[in-house]
Amino acid sequence: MAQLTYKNNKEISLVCREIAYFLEMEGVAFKPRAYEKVAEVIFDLSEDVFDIYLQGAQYQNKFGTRQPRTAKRLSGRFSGSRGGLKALESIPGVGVSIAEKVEEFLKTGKIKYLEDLKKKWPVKIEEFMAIEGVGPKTVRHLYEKLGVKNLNDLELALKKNKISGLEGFGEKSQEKILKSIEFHKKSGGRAVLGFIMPEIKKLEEKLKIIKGVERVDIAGSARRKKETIGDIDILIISKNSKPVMDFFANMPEVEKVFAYGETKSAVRLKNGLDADLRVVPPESYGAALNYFTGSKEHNIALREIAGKKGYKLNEYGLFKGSKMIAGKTEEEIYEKLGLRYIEPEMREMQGEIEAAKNGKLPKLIGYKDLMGDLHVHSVWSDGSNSIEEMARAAIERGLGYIVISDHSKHLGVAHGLDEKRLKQQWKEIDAVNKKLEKEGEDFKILKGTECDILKDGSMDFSDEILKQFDVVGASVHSSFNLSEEEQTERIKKAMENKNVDILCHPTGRIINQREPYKVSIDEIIKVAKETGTILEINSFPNRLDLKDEYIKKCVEAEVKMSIGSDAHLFSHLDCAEYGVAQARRGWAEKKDIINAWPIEKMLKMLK
Ligand code: DGT
Ligand code: CA
Ligand code: CA
Ligand code: ZN
Repeated sequence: MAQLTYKNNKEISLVCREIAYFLEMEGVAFKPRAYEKVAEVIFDLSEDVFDIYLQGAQYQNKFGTRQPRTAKRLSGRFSGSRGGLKALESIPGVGVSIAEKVEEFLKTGKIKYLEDLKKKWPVKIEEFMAIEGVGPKTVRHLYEKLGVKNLNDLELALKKNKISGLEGFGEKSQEKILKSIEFHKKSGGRAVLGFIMPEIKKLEEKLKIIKGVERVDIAGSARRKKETIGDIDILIISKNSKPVMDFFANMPEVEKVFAYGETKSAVRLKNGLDADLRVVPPESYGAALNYFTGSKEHNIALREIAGKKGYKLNEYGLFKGSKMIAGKTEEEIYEKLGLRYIEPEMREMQGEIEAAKNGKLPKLIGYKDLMGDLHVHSVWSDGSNSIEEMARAAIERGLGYIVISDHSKHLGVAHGLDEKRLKQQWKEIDAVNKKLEKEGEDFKILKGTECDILKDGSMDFSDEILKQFDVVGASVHSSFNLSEEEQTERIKKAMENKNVDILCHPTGRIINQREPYKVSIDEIIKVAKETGTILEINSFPNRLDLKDEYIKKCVEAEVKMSIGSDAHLFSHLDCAEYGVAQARRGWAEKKDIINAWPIEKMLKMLK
C-alpha cells in the first residue's frame, strides 16, 4: 500500500464537515446532510478510520466490545475484510464517493474536491463554524452581498451597521453575533481556567449523581491546569452509558449537540464553551484518563516508549500482543512503561519523561502546602472586606498568616494609602492581632504593602517608611509602554532597593486582555538571585504571573518565589489554588515557595 499520512478521526471528521458546509452554501440537496452524518459517525467511532483503511477492522460501536477486538486485531487473527476502500464503506453512511475522498485524504493529506470548493468560496468557514447564529446560507449571503470573507469583515460590517438592511437580520441576532465574535477574538475561544472552574465543578457534581455513574473525572487541559482551556473533557465510568448520554445532551446548560453517540458526545454549552463526554468501562479507565488528559505530545511520547518495549498503548489499555497488561489505573501504565508516575500538571513535554525515567521528578508542591498568603487586600485600599474579615477567612482556610498588602498612594484609582492612613492601618492590624491572640488563634497578620514602582524605578514610599513593614511587595501599575530596556532597568532598580522583598506580578499580563509589558525575564531572574528578591506567582485566574515557563526558570536558577492570592474579597483567598497549580506546572517544590514555610523561616528569607 502506498505511503499514508496519519490522520486521526477528528481531522477526517472535520474535512467531512467542511465539505458539508460548502455544499450547503451552494444549496445542494441531501449531500450536505450525508457528509454531516458521516462526520458525526467518524467522530464517534471507536476504531481509527486510519486503521480501518489499513487493516480492515470493521465498524462496531457497541459499548464495551472494543478491547477484545483490538487485541484480536493486534495478534493478527482478525478475520474481517482486508482494508482499503471496501473497509471504509463498511462505516455507516460512507458510500463509494465519500470513501474515495477519505482514501485521498489519507494518501495525499488533501481532498481535491474540497480544495476546489475552497477556491470557489474564498471564505474562512472554520472561523464562521465557531459563531452561533451564522450558518452556511448566511455566510453565502454575506459574501455575495457584502464581500464578507472572515470574522473581521463580518464584525466590521456589523459595526458599520451594513447588515441591518439585509433580510433575516434582526437587531437581536446582530447583537448576539457580535457578542459571539468578540468572545472568540479576545480569547481565541479559550476560557480562563479559574473563571470557568466553578461551572465545571457544578457540571461534575451533576453528572456524579446520575444513577449508574461510578466515577467522573475532568480530563484534558483542565486536569493539567493549563491557564486557559479550549474545551472541557469529561470522562465517566458507567456500565450503562445510554442514560448518562441522554442526561448530558439534555442538560439545560447545553446550547447545541454536535455529536451524540453511545460512548462519546460533544456539545456546545450556553457559556460558549464546548464539552466532550466519554463513557468508559472500568478496566480501561486509567488508559482513557491518561489518553484524554494529554497533552497530545506527552501521549505520543508514551506511545513511543510502549512501542519500543513491544507493547501497544491506546485509550483502551496497554497491550502485549493480545493481552492487556495495564489499563485500569494510570499508575500501572506508567509503571509498566518503566516510568515514575507523572503528575498531570507536568505532562507538557518539558522533560518530564526523561525525569520520570531517571527517577529525577520533582516532588511538586501540594495543594494543601501553603501556610500563609503574602498578597491580600482590604477595604483600606480597593478590597471589599475588612482586615479582620480577611484574617478570619484565612483562618477558616487553615492558614497561619497573611500579609495585608494594600496599594500605595500613587495608585489613586485603587484608593492607595498615604503615610497618614498607613499609620492608622497599622494600629488596626495590631488591634486585630491582639483580638485573635486572645481568642487563642495561632495566626498572625503581617504589615505589608503593594507599593507602586514609579516610572523611574523609585518607590512610592520612602525607605524610612518601607523599612517599617514586615513585608514589602513592589508592583508596576503604570507606564506599561516603556521599551524593554527601560522597563527592565526600572524594575531592576526597584529590586535593588534593600527594603523591597517581593516583586509582584512580574510581567503585568492579564490573560485574554492585556499583553505583558516588555521586560527581560532572564535579567529579572538574574537580579532576583543577586539581590535576594522573591518573585511572586500571582494567583488571580487571569494573571498567573509568573507563568509556568518562567517559574521553571526560577526553580532552575534557585530563585525563591511566593504564591499570593491577590484577594480583594475574602472568597478570593481560594484563588491561591491556581497559583499552586501554576507552580506545579513550573515544577516547583515546597522549598521553592516561601509561603509554604512556617512564618519564622519565611520572614528570615526576606531581605
Ligand atoms: P484544549 O482543549 O485545547 O485546552 O487542550 P486539550 O489538551 O484538552 O486537548 P483536546 O480537548 O483537543 O483533547 C483532549 C486530550 O485528548 C488531549 O490532551 C490529548 C488527547 N488527544 C486529542 N487528540 C489527540 C490526537 O490526535 N492524538 C493523541 N495522541 N492524543 C489526542
Ligand atoms: Ca480540552
Ligand atoms: Ca476536547
Ligand atoms: Zn497589583
